[in-house]
This record gives sequence, C-alpha cells and structure tokens, in this order.
Amino acid sequence: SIITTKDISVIGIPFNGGQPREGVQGGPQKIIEHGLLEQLDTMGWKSTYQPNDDVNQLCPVSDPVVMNLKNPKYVSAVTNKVAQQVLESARSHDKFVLTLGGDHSIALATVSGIFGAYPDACLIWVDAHADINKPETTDSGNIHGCPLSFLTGISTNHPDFQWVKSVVKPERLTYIGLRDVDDGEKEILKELGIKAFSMHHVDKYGIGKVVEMALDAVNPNRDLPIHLSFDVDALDPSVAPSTGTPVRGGLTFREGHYICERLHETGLLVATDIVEVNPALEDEESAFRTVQVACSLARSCLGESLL
Ligand code: HAR
Ligand code: MN
Ligand code: MN
Ligand code: MN
Repeated sequence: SIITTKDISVIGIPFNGGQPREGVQGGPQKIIEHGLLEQLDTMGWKSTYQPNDDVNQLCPVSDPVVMNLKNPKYVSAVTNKVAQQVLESARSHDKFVLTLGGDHSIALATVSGIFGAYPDACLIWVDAHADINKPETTDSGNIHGCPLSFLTGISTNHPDFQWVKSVVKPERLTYIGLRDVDDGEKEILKELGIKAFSMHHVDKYGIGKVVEMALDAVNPNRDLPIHLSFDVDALDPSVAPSTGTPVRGGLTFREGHYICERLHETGLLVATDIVEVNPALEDEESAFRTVQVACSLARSCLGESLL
C-alpha cells in the first residue's frame, strides 16, 4: 500500500457557497455525530479531526457574480484556505485524507491539496454530474458544477481562481455514475478525451467491469496514487435522498460500496471526499439514511470488509 500506517486526517468542510441550497454545510457535523470517528477507531484507524467550523467567517460582505459565477470570492477564499490544510495533511504520504463536505466546490481544495502532495495521482469522480462547466458554459452559475474546469486547466481566466493550478491531466481523470451532463460539458469531455462511465455503462458491463475499465483508463499499471471524489448524488435517490440535486437512475447501495471496496483493495487509495450530504433536505429518516451511507462509504474506502 501507499499508506502504510493506519493514521487518518479527517477534514470537515461545512460549506454551501458553491450552490444555493441551505443545509449542506451541516453535512460534516451530522456525519461525525453519527459516529464516524468511533467507527474508524474500531477499525484500528487513528484519526485527527479538523472541523473547520469557522469557514463561514470568510464570507465577504459583497460577492457579486463575476463571469457568470455566484459567490466567487467566498468559494475561492474557503477552498484556497482548505487546500493548504489538505496539502499539509497529505504531504508526508503517511496519512489517509478523508474530507467531508459541504458542496462539491470543495474539490477545488481537496484536489489541489492532494495533487500538491501526489503530483502523479489520478482522480476518480463518482457523481451523477460531470462538474466540469466553465464560467462560459454554466447555466446555473453554481461553482459546484465547475471545479474540474479549473483543476484540469481548461478555465484559466477567472480572476478569483488564479490560485488554482491545473493539476489534473485529462488522462488522469475518469468518472463513474454520470447521468445528468450538460451539453457544454459533453463537448468538453469529448474534446479532452476524458474516459467517462455513465449509468449506461454500469448497466451494460456491471460495476465490477466498469471499475476495472476506469482504472485501466487512468491507472493502467496500477501504480499511481488514487484520489476518490464521491458525490453522494451518484447513488440513486432511494439510497441517498438528502442531497441538493438528486437524479433518478443512480448507483445502488452495493454498486457505490463496491467502488470504494475495490479502490481500497488496490492499496493505492490515498484520499477520499464524500460530498453533497444535505441533512436539511427531505424528512428525518431520509437524512439519517444519507448520513449513514456516507459513513459506510467512508468505512469501505478504509478497508471494512464483508467477511
Ligand atoms: N451541471 C449543472 C450545473 O453546472 C448541475 C451540477 C450540479 N450538481 C452537483 N454537482 N451536485 O455534482 O449547474
Ligand atoms: Mn509510505
Ligand atoms: Mn458533484
Ligand atoms: Mn452531483
């Protein structure tokens, strides 16, 4: 394995500035209250937790739309700060880094930090959405739909995101679970030659084969560090109902966990993000179910085995 200790840095990012719905900033606390750290302790993982409860203090008084993007200064300030923290946690290569969102704009922080520490890493993005809109192509202006355009270097001209380096080469990025991709994003994926596996591919080949195809695309020799960014809306809404942009026809409970189990099994997984848990949406039982699945995905990434 790349990580040879059982040390883990858990980083909460209680942030909702990348999209308009309230509540996603409460995700990390609910996941922690559900007992994630105790569960990891039982599995032998020694954790340190950084809750980042103060990120809302970085919210500027005025944050007008710039080049179509909403809250650009807030998103930039929070993700820039947390990127340093993720880099600090990852740089010694002796700790797993688990980040809990928060909306998916926080990938600007997690991917910047992890790829700063592991420049040859690959990124496996599990999501209903491609999150690769450019400021010029986004219809919503929500930055959680855009992080990958900055991280892959296809958006370089937004004044608030000049600090984001293009750390992810298109051949090191792959997707699993896509089913709601904007036309502009489809063009980008085609132009960059990004290997993406939609729900159609999951139906056609089965999740076992799809994960191998995704690994073949970005990690053909199975020797590069892996960063998994898992948006819970990749799961079917019946499995993860409390999320801001649910899309029907998603991954089953087992398909989601299989991805995490298989990536753990490679010994190459160094970081995971679990994002877009919004406990304020739907009823209490739905929120509980969504928080619970976030915890069990995390445990699968960290080696919880079924036998
Ligand atoms: N593609 C749409 C947009 O850019 C929707 C993306 C949003 N939702 C997410 N991201 N949860 O994965 O606005
Ligand atoms: Mn080592
Ligand atoms: Mn996403
Ligand atoms: Mn999504």
